[in-house]
Amino acid sequence: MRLPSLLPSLLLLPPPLSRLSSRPLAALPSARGAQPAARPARGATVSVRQSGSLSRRSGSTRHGAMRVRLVPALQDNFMYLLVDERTQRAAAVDPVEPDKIIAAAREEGVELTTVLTTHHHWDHAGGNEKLVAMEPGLTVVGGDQRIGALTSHVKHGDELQIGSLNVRCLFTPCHTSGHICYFVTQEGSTEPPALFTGDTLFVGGCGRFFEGTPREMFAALVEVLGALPPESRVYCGHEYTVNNLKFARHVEPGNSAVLEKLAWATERQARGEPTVPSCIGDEFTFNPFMRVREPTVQKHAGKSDPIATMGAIRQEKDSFQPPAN
Ligand SMILES: N[C@@H](CCC(=O)N[C@@H](CS)C(=O)NCC(=O)O)C(=O)O
Ligand SMILES: [Zn+2]
Repeated sequence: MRLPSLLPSLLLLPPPLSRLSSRPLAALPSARGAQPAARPARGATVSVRQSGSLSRRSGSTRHGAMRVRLVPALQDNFMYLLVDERTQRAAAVDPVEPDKIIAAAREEGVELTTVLTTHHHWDHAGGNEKLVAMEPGLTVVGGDQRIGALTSHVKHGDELQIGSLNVRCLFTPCHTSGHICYFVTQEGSTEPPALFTGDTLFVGGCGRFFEGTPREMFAALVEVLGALPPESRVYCGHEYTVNNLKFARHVEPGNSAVLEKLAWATERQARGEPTVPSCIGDEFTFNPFMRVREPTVQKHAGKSDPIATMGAIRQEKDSFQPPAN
């Protein structure tokens, strides 16, 4: 999605995260010297099925009683069906193509109760009105008045239920000023949580700063999302992984986690398979925007602090032309 908006952000940083974060930053695998672990997210059961074109398959990942079905949309967007297997209730994340989401819900035999919208851009929120017309009574959640059919305007830390699943709303302004990520857990489960990151965090990259600042993206990626359990599975809004990792390689040519993840993602892409989910702990090993505290990334940017580094590498990525290989 290309947008010309260069609006300056007037937003404040998210509130303190005492209610959200369970572990101190130092405990994360981002700590300097952490060993890279570029692999598909550990422990996930992934099944793949083809939907539409060869290059855009859908897949399903199980986390205990939680199941995430990926439904490809448009050119490179991901919609998701988040299913609570205990109650067979489900939420649709960014259902830009309502027909496909309804077909997926029917196939799964689940009752769609909720729409979780990450941000107002048409390729994420543009299906809301049609979906609500097709399935009246849906709760439409989001953090921005510009989101179509919105019924529940949420803010940082708000919680809601999809059956027995708990969804916590995380305010991550920058790509847009009302962007929300959704963090999903199951009571009493040891399975990894799921995190829907829209256009804030991609596998190996982040969204453009259309309505925000480098400080806000640092807060979003490192302080908010980066404080979640490292095993949290990352379900993002677009399949940009290969190009993102080519940029990551340009920033850190000596980072073996980047090279391994790029080789893996290139193979997945060639087979038409998605590169989600990733996980938060792995992102700290290969995503340059999560690694702005690392000396290697700061040196590449010619900066000595993380926020200036964030601004510099985002600006460089805005015009980066990924090489063919
Ligand atoms: N650079 C994008 C072009 C489309 C684009 O600008 N997408 C927006 C999301 S709607 C974005 O934030 N992309 C992240 C990026 O360019 O790094 C791509 O990799 O295909
Ligand atoms: Zn967007």
